[in-house]
Amino acid sequence: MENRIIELVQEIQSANPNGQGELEVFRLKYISKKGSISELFETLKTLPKEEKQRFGKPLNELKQLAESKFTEWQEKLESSSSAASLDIDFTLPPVPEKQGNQHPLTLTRNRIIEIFERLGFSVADGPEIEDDWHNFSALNFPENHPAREMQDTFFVEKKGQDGASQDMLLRTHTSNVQVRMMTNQKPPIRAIMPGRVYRNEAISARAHCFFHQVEGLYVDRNVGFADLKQTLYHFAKEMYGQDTKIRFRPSFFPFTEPSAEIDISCLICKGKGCNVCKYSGWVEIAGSGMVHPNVLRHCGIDPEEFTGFAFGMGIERVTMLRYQVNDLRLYSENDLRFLRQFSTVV
Ligand code: 2U9
Repeated sequence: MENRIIELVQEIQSANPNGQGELEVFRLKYISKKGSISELFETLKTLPKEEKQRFGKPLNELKQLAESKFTEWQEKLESSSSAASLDIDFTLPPVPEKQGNQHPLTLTRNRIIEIFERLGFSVADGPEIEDDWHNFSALNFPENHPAREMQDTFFVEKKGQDGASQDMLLRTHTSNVQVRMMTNQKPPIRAIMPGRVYRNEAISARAHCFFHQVEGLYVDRNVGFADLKQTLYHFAKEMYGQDTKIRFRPSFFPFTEPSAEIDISCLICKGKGCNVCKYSGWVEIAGSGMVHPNVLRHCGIDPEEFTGFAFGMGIERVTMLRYQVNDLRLYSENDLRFLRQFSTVV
């Protein structure tokens, strides 16, 4: 009995329970009804009278030691957990969940749509996998035009149910939508066509194998170049600010005649010259022209009765100018550190 009491005193004095779980193990082992100390009290009952008198006092002291140690540790644990809880302010509102935001290209596309819708243009859509006629032939591309080469256009093979294959391609512009519109409905036609287009290009900061365009078409009686100029003049001022200057440079496209490229005064240097405008003071934003009579004819519209203007611009290019982002790859990599920067921009 004596040795067992000494052993337990040493054990209890050296015990150092860490946390509520270990403290409960301590209680069960020493203090509970089935613990070591209760066991010793049971044994004490069976001992002769003189031994009972000899071991009664040290056994009671052992019990007090275990209970006071238990109370001390329990108080320590309670005070440390309530101190930790003081760090939390339960009156604070919950941290809001992260909300998704629109892609910068979507923000720009929607702004372009808004501007043209207010001028009476509707929004049209069409297939991204197209046949040669809707993408090239109807648009007056000659048979030997370089855009029809494998290195400029992605070609795909379509197998019909009869096993016969047909050459298809990924559209290189959204002009296929205009062709489909003009073949399916009579003028007046006034619509814009936003969408993804594909070119067989190596990916770099300045080029990509897919990008987004908005093209526009207005076909009616007596539509002239002055209508084209005024429409794009209005667009540039709405999109880039009322102080923006605009100029038309003669150009060439197979599907328009005459054709013009459109520049705006550089937004960064206000026309003084900087590395964005390559020190010219002007930045190209779109191509345009009067729809070629051959194109109208291919789509079943009489060019003697109807005329039209068309234009096209890259959404990435408009977005780059709008937000001063100079690497095209950022728009398709889905890096949230880039995308989250546009959450507050409308
Ligand atoms: C039809 C008739 C005419 C659409 C046009 C452009 C000029 C043009 C480029 C701008 C930069 C493409 O995104 S880009 O690489 N587009 O310069 N597009 S006129 O003319 C059409 C379209 C359809 C039936």
